[in-house]
Amino acid sequence: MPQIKFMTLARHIVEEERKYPKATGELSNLLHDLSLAAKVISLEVNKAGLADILGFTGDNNVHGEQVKKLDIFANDMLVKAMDHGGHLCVMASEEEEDIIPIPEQFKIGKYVLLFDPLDGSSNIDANVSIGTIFSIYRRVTPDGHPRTMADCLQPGVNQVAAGYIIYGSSTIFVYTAGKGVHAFTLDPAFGEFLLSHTNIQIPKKGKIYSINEGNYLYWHPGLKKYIKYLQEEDKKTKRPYSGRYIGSMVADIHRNMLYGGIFMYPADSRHPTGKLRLQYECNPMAFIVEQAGGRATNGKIRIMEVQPEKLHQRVPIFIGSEEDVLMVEKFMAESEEHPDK
Ligand code: AFP
Repeated sequence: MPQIKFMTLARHIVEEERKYPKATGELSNLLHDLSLAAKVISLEVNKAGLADILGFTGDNNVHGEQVKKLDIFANDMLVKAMDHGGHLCVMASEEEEDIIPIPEQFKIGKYVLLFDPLDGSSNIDANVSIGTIFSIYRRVTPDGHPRTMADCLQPGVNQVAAGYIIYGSSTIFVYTAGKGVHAFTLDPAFGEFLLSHTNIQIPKKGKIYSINEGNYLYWHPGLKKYIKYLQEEDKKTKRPYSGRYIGSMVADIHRNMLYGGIFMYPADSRHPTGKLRLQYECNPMAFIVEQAGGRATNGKIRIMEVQPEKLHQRVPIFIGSEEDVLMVEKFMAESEEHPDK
């Protein structure tokens, strides 16, 4: 009988922490609290088809988009699970306009938590995979001060940990603390996240491209050429690629992490800064993909080097297998130099 080795997320976090003799355990506690919130959100997401929870609340989020009840539930759950641990000095959520202070009665810690509670939520009614994305920074303001915007406006290179939880055919918690990317699948019977993918490495080159082609008309000429290039036949470079677009960033990137490929949400003539948010979606995903050996840029520079200027900043993103991202950058740079090409 094959020997089965169980490694829970909780144990993995502690074992990783032991590798750093100076670690205080605070980051481990944060990750642990996040995993508890993820379990509760997962349960609620799985019930979505049954309960009255489906449908709009009638409210709009800070971006003017219609919010569904599950977004609110996931947001409230994360805030409640994370505000009293004594490890955070401030939080910010894609669903809330302003930064989220730690209530006065709780200890102020040294970490900052940014999150998108339920990304892809416009897909909930269709039972499509959705996800929670998070990003953890060390505060840059002096200890003891309750909250400041400056702590939330750090570039992605300052992240100490990041992760996502995908609620799909199973629930998977994927995280990096700067030493590789590990994934844990929730066993619904035990209620535990069990190690399922160690040190994920994204293939250097993939065969999948993910982009909303409905926006083709508005793209940069170099991007149009790149997509046409991917669709041409050439055995040597393994083209044509397959197009796969779920419209749920966590699901699209998770698939590409395992199979290889590129995910793009570019700027276009209608949306000059793209759609996705730098702090809640792009930075954490960029950290994870880079840790898996991939690449993430805005077409010119590393996503994690973009200096955020405001909380809900958007940024174009090209992310995935290194060679594929380099190729789209090349196409766009060449078209910029020769606009008539
Ligand atoms: P929602 O959270 O509103 O469903 O948006 C999802 C998302 O932020 C990201 O997960 C998708 O990749 C992207 O938007 C899809 O956007 P388009 O519908 O414009 O392709």
